Order: sequence, then C-alpha cells, then structure tokens
Amino acid sequence: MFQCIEQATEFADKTAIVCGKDSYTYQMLIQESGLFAKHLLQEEPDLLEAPVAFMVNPGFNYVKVQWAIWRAGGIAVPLCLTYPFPSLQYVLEDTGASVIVVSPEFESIFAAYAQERGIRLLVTNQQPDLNANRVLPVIENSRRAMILYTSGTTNLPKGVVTTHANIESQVTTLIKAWDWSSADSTLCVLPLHHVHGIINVVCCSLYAGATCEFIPEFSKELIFDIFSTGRINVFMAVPTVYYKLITHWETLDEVDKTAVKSIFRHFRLMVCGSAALPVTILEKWKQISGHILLERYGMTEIGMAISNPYQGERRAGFVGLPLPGVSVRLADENYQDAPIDQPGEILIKGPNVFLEYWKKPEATRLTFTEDGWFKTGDVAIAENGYFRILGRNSVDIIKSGGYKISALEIEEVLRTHTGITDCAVVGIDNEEWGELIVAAIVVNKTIDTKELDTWLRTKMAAYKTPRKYLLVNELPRNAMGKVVKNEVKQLFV
Ligand code: MCA
Ligand code: AMP
Repeated sequence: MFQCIEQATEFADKTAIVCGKDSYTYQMLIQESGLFAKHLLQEEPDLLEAPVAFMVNPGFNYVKVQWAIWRAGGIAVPLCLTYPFPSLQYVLEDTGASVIVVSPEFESIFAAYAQERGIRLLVTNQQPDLNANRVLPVIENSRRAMILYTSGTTNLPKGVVTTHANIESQVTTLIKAWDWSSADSTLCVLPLHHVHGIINVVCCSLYAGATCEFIPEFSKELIFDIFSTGRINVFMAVPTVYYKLITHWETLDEVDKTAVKSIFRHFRLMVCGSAALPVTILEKWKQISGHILLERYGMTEIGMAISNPYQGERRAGFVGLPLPGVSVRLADENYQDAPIDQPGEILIKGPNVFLEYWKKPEATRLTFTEDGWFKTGDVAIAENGYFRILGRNSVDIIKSGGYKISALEIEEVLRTHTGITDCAVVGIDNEEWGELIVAAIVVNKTIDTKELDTWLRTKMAAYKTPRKYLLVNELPRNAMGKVVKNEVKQLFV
C-alpha cells in the first residue's frame, strides 16, 4: 500500500492535522483510521478493491476515512461537497459503490437512496461497529486506490483510476522536487475531490510528516488570518485563488498592507497550477509577498508532470521542466515527435500515469498511443527545455477557477430544458476565473435566465453553470452544420 500510513509511525507524536482550534497527531490518525478500516471491513478480510464513496468535510475525518478505505483494501471515491444529488448519484452509480461514508450533515442526502438500494451508509461520528481483533489486509502497491471524476471530451465525466503505486510515485516525486520535510506546515484551501488538494497538498504534507491545516470553506479573510499567525510556510493554490487574495489585499489600508507583506517572510514555497498562471498575477503576487510563484503542470490522469524548479530559475509564462521520473514528449497529430522548436501535444509516460478509466476500456485504449504514451490533449512548446502551454486541442474543455469543465456536459443538460431547442457552451477569457463559462441558447418560449440558472443548479454543481446566457436566433454553424465554437465566443465579446 501507498507508504503514507507506514511513514506516519515515524512521526507519531507530531501534529498531523489542524482544523480551527483542534489538532490531531499522526498517532491519532493511525489509530482512528485503523478502527474505521475495521468498521468498513465488518467480517470481511479485505474489501478487495470495492469502491467506497465518501462525502466528508475537509479535516481529520476526511483523512481518517481516506486512510481507512486504503487500509481495508477499498478504492477511495471522494465526492464533491457541493454537488446536487443527480451528480452524486452519477458517481455512485458509475462506481457501483456499496458503501458511502458521510459527515453527519450529509447523512440525510443519502439516507433514503441508500436504504432503497441496500447501500451501507456510515457516518463519521458513529461509534465503529467492529471486531477489534481483525487483522488488516496487506495491500499490494499494484492495487487500485482511488477514483477521481474528470470532465473530458465526452459529455459525462470519467472515473480516473490510480493505483497505490501511482499515488506513491506522484507524491514522492513532489516531495523531492519541492523539498517537503516534517518541518513544513501547509494550509489546504482546495476542494478534496481533485488531485491538487488531495495529492499535492494533503498526501504530500502527510507523507513528509508535515502539518496540514484545513479551513471549512474558501475564505480570503480566514486565509490571511491564518497566514498572519506565522505557522504556515508552504502554500498551493489555483490562479483564481491568488487573484482573490490579491484583490483582498488591495482593499486593505496602507498600514494593513504593509503588515500583511511581512507575514510572507515565514514562507519557503508558494505553488500555483491547475490552470495557466497569468504573468500579471505572478508579478502582483511577487510585489505583495516577495515570492515568485512556482508554476507547474499536471492532470488528474498523471498527477504532476512538469514543474518550474524549486531551486533555479522560475520562468514566468512557463510551466518548467519534466519532473524526475516523468517522460514528456511533444507530438504531431500522428503522435510522432513534433519538429524541434515546434508546438506539439504533450505526451506523458511514467509510474505516475493512471491505470485506466473506470469500466471504460475503450476510452482507456484511445487515450494512450500504441506504445503507451498518455495523450494529454494539451499543446505546448519547449524553449531551452522549459515548456510553455499554448492551449488545448479541444474547445469543449473549459478551465474555470482551476476546475476542468466539459462544455458538452452542460449542453447536454441544457438541452433537456423544455424551453431550449439548441445551445452552445464556451469558455471566454477572464482575468479572475481564467475562463468564464457562457452559453448561447436558442429558445422556443420566453425564458427567464435567472430561473434557468436555478434549475440548472439542481442538476449540476454551481461551479459548472454558465455565468452568462445569450439568447440567439440560431447558432453559428459551418458548411457541415457543426457549431463553430470560436464564433460563439465572439458573440460574447
Ligand atoms: C466557484 N464559482 C465558480 C467557480 N468556483 N464559477 C466558475 N468557475 C469556478 N471554478 C462560483 C460559484 O458558483 C459561486 O457563484 C461563486 O463563484 C462563489 O462560489 P464559492 O464557492 O464561494 O467560490 P469560491 O469559494 O470563491 O471558490 C473559488 C475557488 C474554487 C476557491 C477558486 O473555484 C476552487 O476551489 N477552485 C479550485 C478547483 C481545483 O482544486 N482544481 C484542481 C483540479 P454563485 O454565487 O453565483 O453561486 S486538479 C487539476 O487541475 C490538476 C491535477 C492540476 O494541475 O492541479
Ligand atoms: P484536471 O483534469 O482537472 O486535472 O485538469 C488538468 C488540466 O489543467 C490540464 O490538462 C491542463 O489543461 C490544465 N493545467 C494544469 N496546470 C496548468 C498550468 N500550469 N498551465 C496551464 N494549464 C494547466
């Protein structure tokens, strides 16, 4: 199994997790995750890669449940805390999870559903029902460990399966590259159903024996308050978070601005990724904090692949150099090496690369070249070894606030609305969000877009819903009748 839990014994008395006024040692994590693993197992010796879905607030219980699933031999399936029920149901049905673990406040969401289907529903604060003598199974590193849902060029998200060995490789690579140690303290402000928060922040810090602090939800004020205690020295976030912190700093008076500047001398590392970091944000953050953000490139299927160096030149506008152990190639449309100095699609190989899309062998096959390179769909160019991302080869993938969102998924749902006959969803450039989701719609009756927005939010997460709607008589199409997305974008300029 991923070594994180074995490593933890080395740091038994150290603080692993801080949430508000509460702190928890590594020993507590080992103990409580062991008990919860036995609770999950009941009379079974091993969960044998059964998917276990969990919707647990960021903090001690989240990690306890994640580790318990791994220790019991299950596959951890973290659920997004802000999904409406249909999106949760999709993940539950796609994975076939027969156990759901929840924080108490989420119990009512699943109670009837679980009962009807004979799904075991466990609540984190329940007294574990267990056989204390049960021995936990030995888990081979080649076994499946986690399924994370990612939007792609199909309308429904796909489950990305990583093994314990994949996670081990993703984590240990970053620990070395970014010099993590048990002396570090980080603050997790990112959602825990995606790689950035789960792997880069939580798993890396806990593998290194560092302290990971959590906040209940994103709040600029709270982040600055915690920074000002001087206890955090490593921070990772998406560009939108840095944008929001900058705009908050700009609202402070001159005295507070200067005071805030001084808190950043406690930091040794500030990382940015999940979406392109605009040079303007990098520059402003440097003025405020004195730190040059370390930009890196990754993906749910591969963890991190390319990074600016911890020591050495961090180049603005570039994502850096391949991480140790990760092979990177730029390829032409036939998956042959792109000519030197020419752009190409990023292809990745290495122990970090995921195993498969859950129960989608054909999609898995198509995403690899015949000789086993993972096709990222991102286009880049290399200049003196440093990679610069130029864009994606699909206009249907939108990156907003660091979330990867499929235009097709949104269109599919919009088309089920009785008043909409056709629609096209695109991402338009936006300083704060990277891209802003917008939709051109053709309607057959008068539509109140506020009501449409409320309706859509019952079907999909709020962060996936369009921020603007434009009513059009028809969508721009080419001679083949296909909607021309770049022309749709122009409608919003
Ligand atoms: C929130 N809103 C958004 C988004 N997030 N709109 C568009 N795009 C978004 N991403 C909207 C909400 O619907 C809401 O609208 C309003 O903004 C405020 O919502 P709230 O939840 O309060 O927003 P926030 O808390 O300010 O969140 C902003 C955020 C969040 C913290 C930047 O978007 C976030 O946590 N993003 C990180 C996602 C992430 O971890 N990605 C990594 C994927 P209304 O008020 O109208 O309801 S992993 C990955 O990409 C790879 C591996 C990698 O390289 O890391
Ligand atoms: P996800 O599927 O949510 O893991 O998102 C992965 C995608 O985020 C990649 O395929 C890229 O398109 C994008 N991405 C991640 N990091 C960066 C970066 N530093 N610059 C530009 N795009 C990035």
